[in-house]
Amino acid sequence: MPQPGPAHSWGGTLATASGLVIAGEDGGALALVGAAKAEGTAEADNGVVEIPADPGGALAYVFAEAVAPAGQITFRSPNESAVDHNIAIEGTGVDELGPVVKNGGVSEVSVDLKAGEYTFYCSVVGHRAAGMEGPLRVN
Ligand SMILES: [Cu+2]
Repeated sequence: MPQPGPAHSWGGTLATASGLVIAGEDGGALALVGAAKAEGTAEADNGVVEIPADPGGALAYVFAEAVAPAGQITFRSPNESAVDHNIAIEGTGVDELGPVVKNGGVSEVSVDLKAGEYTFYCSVVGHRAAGMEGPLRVN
């Protein structure tokens, strides 16, 4: 079936946009998951790290990992889909949950981070196990 949609459409054309990148990175089993997969690194910008949920409703974030400087950092996770998601941060003495949102809501949580290794994840039941998590490195 032809796929005339725009490049940013998440309706099934994603594989053509991301497939080649996966082969060169640490794709592992995630490369086989299907319609949506997280890739790339979310970086802090003025104290804010934005990690959107997959807009198509897959149990995935857009980014696979995140990096941030130590200090007060706000994590924002816009969720355009109709599936509940949030953003949560744990590790190095931190355990904070943002509100669960959907339909254009933004889950947000602000955390005082020290240098170390953390994990960002979705705390909705089953989502983390399905792959909604990634490493957060704080320098
Ligand atoms: Cu979720």
